[in-house]
Amino acid sequence: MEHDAPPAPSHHAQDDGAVDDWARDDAEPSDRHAAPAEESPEPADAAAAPAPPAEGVNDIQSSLQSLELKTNAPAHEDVQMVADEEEEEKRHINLVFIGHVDAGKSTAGGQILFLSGQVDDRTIQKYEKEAKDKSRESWYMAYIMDTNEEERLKGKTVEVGRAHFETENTRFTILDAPGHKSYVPNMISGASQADIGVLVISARKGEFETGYERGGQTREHVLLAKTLGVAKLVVVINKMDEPTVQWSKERYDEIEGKMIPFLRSSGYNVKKDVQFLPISGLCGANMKTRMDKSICSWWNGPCLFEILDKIEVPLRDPKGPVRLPIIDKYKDMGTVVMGKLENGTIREGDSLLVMPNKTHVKVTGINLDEKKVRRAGPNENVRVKVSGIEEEDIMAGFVLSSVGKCTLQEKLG
Ligand SMILES: Nc1nc2c(ncn2[C@@H]2O[C@H](COP(=O)(O)OP(=O)(O)OP(=O)(O)O)[C@@H](O)[C@H]2O)c(=O)[nH]1
Ligand SMILES: [Mg+2]
Repeated sequence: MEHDAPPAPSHHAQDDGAVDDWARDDAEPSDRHAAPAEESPEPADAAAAPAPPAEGVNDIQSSLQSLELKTNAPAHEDVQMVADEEEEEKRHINLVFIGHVDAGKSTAGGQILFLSGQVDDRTIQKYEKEAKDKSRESWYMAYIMDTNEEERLKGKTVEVGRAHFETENTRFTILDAPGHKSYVPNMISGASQADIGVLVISARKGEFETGYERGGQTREHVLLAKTLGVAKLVVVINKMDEPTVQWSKERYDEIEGKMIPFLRSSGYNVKKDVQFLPISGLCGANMKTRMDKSICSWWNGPCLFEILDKIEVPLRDPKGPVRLPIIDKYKDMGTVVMGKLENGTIREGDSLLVMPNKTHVKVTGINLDEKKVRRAGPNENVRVKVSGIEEEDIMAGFVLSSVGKCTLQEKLG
């Protein structure tokens, strides 16, 4: 595989070139959900899989209620104190990579990190060797996102991988969801934190068809994403380099033609909220730079980075009331709650309310990933340390919110 000029090694990279500690936030041990019994993409143990998509959004919504949402627990503390700058820097967007098993989500995510200069050539060479030793030659790019041994051995993402990159105007957090149907609960936890979905579809002969069939994760993930509030989708038709595809416009049009009515029936406004483009995640084509015409002459549209940089996200009000739906909590010299800040700004020292139990709490610390900050604004994935409540008195689904102004009657008691 060829890459453009090799990017500078990341300041995070260790001397031996290993990136495990930085490219993806550390995951919890993978005992959360049973691993598939075997390597087959369709394991016999399908009992854990939710209802097939044909049963519709309502069924998925009700099955969601029975699923516990979890996220990766924090691994690092107090690495950096960031200055409290009131003027807004780059906007931040959470991107979730979704799609059928083996569509190329982790490969595309890994390639994005490579192209944005966060993984050095030496690390790639190391992964190439490791993948070869595991007889998984073509998986080396996915190894950037798939960091645990089980994932690398089986070539399947289990935990939602997290990584960060930036374009000109935007800071992105990538949430690399697993495609395998045994891990749908993990996919849900990733999608519930994101505003934008990158739906990865394999154009390879037979692969699009399997993913799109009833019971395939392409359909299921789209329905879940819509239900979970993923407002927009970038649909990447991937593996265009593959020998059965060879950048065929016919194949691209066929897939786009089949996906449009389905996306529409799933509730997406295709004109406003969906953008399609062809890519090769493995070769890095049409990702950071526009398509090389000698590879594909018919695509005149933008590349992936351009689309992502310009994508509009639903407006959130940094000055509005605080709304932080809690997706997880833990004890760490106090009570820490985690979630995506949907609205408002949280500052150290703020007095807030945990709903619905109406407990008054005080913010004693705020973390954005491993960075300690003094305030966090809308769309950030935050961990907020609060005093005034015990961890056992909080459940996933509770909301951290501003204290509303009380009425005169309430004031008078
Ligand atoms: N030819 C070609 N192969 C690709 C491309 N992208 C991914 N692949 C291959 O597809 C296989 C699966 O890739 P992954 O990135 O692990 O797929 P995934 O969607 O993350 O899979 P899960 O996490 O298990 O759902 C690997 O062998 C990749 O090398 C591509 O653009 N071109
Ligand atoms: Mg993967």
